[in-house]
Amino acid sequence: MYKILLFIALTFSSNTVFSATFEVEMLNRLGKESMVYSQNIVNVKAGDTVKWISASKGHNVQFLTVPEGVDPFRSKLSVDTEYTFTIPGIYLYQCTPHKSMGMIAVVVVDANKDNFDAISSTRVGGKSKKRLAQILDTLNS
Ligand SMILES: [Cu+2]
Repeated sequence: MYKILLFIALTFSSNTVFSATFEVEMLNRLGKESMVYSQNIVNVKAGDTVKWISASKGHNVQFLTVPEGVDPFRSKLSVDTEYTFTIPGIYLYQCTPHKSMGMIAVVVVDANKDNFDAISSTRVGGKSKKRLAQILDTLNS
């Protein structure tokens, strides 16, 4: 009986034990840069959660190019938001108001880069072109 209970406990707790939460801040300023996420690339495993902290007001998270089968995601402005990643691949996202000011970033799930071409052919504007090029360089290295 004890062994059965232990098995059940381990089964139900495994998701909690082995999944992690990562934090990304949404910022007006970081060093010399303005309108940025605190990390350009976050590597996670399927089941992990990324929490975006509204450290500065006026920002959000909107999926731009994501692996096949992932539903659109767009958070409200100026609130903390989070997303649990289940489908492997690269997720390119932007801040809706600052999408042309370089405020884009990616989450890579399970180190899967199968949708790299879709990410690299995503059209972004203004300062985000340079940022996307930097991100692609890092993903390629
Ligand atoms: Cu923003």
